[in-house]
Amino acid sequence: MNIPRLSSVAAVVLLTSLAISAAAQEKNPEIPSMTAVEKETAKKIYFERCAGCHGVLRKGATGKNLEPHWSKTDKDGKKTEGGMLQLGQSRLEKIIGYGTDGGMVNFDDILTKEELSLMAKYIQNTPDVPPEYSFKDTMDSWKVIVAVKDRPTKQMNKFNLKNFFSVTLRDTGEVALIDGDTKEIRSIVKTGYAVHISRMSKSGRYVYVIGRDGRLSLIDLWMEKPGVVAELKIGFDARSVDTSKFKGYEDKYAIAGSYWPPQYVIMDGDTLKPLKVVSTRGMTVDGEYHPEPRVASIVSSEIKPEWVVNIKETGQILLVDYSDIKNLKTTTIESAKFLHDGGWDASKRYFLVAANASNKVAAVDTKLGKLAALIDTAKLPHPGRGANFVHPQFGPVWATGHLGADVVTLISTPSEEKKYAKYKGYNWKVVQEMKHMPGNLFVKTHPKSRHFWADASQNPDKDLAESVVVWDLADLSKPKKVLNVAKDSGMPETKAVRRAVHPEYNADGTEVWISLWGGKTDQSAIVVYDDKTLTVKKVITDPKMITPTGKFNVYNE
Ligand code: DHE
Repeated sequence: MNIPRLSSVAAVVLLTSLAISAAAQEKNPEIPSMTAVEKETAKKIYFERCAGCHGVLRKGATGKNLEPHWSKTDKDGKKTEGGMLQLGQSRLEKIIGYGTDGGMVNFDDILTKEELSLMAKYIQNTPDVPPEYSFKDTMDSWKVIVAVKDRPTKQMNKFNLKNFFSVTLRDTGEVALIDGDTKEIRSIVKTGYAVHISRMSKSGRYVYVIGRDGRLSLIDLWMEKPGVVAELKIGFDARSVDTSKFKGYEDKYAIAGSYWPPQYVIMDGDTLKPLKVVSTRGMTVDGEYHPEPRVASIVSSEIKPEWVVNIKETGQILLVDYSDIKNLKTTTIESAKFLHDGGWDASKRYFLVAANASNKVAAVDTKLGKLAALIDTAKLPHPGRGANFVHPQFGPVWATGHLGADVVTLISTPSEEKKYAKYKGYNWKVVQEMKHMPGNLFVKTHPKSRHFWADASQNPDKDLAESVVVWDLADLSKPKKVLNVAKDSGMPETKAVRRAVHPEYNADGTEVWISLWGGKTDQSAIVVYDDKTLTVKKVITDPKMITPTGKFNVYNE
């Protein structure tokens, strides 16, 4: 799928510090030679656009293995060989340029012909191994900008902090804090590069924002003008963060997971002072050692002092008990490889996470500390947080969209409520696949809404990528409406795609906010729909609204 479109200072620093390990290989006449400058350029493009799906070491995850040569033996002892050298320069240029039916997106609208050729050469060369990042490195990066004692003791602004949005401005390394009531941008805050998610503190006062470059920023919403009060660089490449949310530990600790190096950091919740770094290197569920098992989604349980930490390449789900950080206890739950994003069921007892390239969803029972189910789904499930609602025929369900299939999958989830006992026989089964279109990234509904929303941001068709689909929860047999968000915005048409991405409800479930995500030089916007009438209520746009993607409503978070 699509990955960062931007250069960043952090990426350059990381990439120039990478060890060049391919010198010996270049003597092999099969391997295309590259000058040092070409190699540096290709490394930077690889980190920004390819590593998220294929891994820094190119061993594959959501995307395929991109090593020059690989071999694998399946459980029946059958050996398969492959690799980039086998595919060769011209086939690789085509794949990178035009994408594949297997889910690889096209880059011909992002990379020049020369860059496509460079990347095809680069992946036929041996991958470089980036540096490690120690506890000391983490500690050296720690900054407290406003000490706890100097922070306000009460809310100093008049914003409705129960309906506030933290919006990723992906290509500028910022988040926009937008008032959900007035729709005004209250503050634009400098953060790490291409922020991935914003997570709220249990108190509702702080927002934790993690950049792809591993920079974690703590934003205090009580300040007259909300801003960053502490910062920590947890690694070189990161996607996830949360705080401790169990009773008695509310926001005492924070945790952030890193893609490179593969590890997670536990820190103080209000200062970000690092306390512990834990490596995630180890064995996959198939029993093979993996050198780069990246930390994907992390969520905090509210029924135990535990975080659910999903390790992508190994397929191991860790329940990390934070009640004694010095003597850390972890339950390791085997599921399936390529764990990615996920969300809670309605009861918040089960966490459902996509094992995306395995075409499965794993459900963890956080009460019993066990795998509850491993469910086969259509290709490449991509739930975001997923969505819970009560299906007219099958009772409580959790929904996920798919990057690689034209359906939304509904999985029946258990409930202790008596009125749902009759649906027990369906639990953990796929009860319906609603016809959608491929390239879906996020699905949403709200307990007070009668609608279900899904985007199709990664669809190769411009019109579809700029649209969202809405279903009536009372009749899921067909979509109720397809809304072309770009057209509905009333903004001038552009040649380049402005992807309609990440529907997010406001606090009371009456509005749905959708990002219209254009290129860095296009005018982007957030289009706010009335959830009842499905008409546009407001288009939030501003010259500073550059590449908005994820939007995190403090209440729904
Ligand atoms: Fe995401 C969630 C990883 C590309 C927008 N994304 C997540 C999570 C992970 C992840 C592990 C779950 C975090 C959690 O819950 O703790 N995303 C990755 C990638 O590895 C990938 C495929 C490639 C990359 O290089 O990053 C990737 N993601 C994207 C994008 O291109 C998106 C569309 C735009 C952007 O801003 O980068 C994007 N990802 C999001 C959003 C969420 C997310 C908005 C949170 C969804 C939610 O509703 O909670």
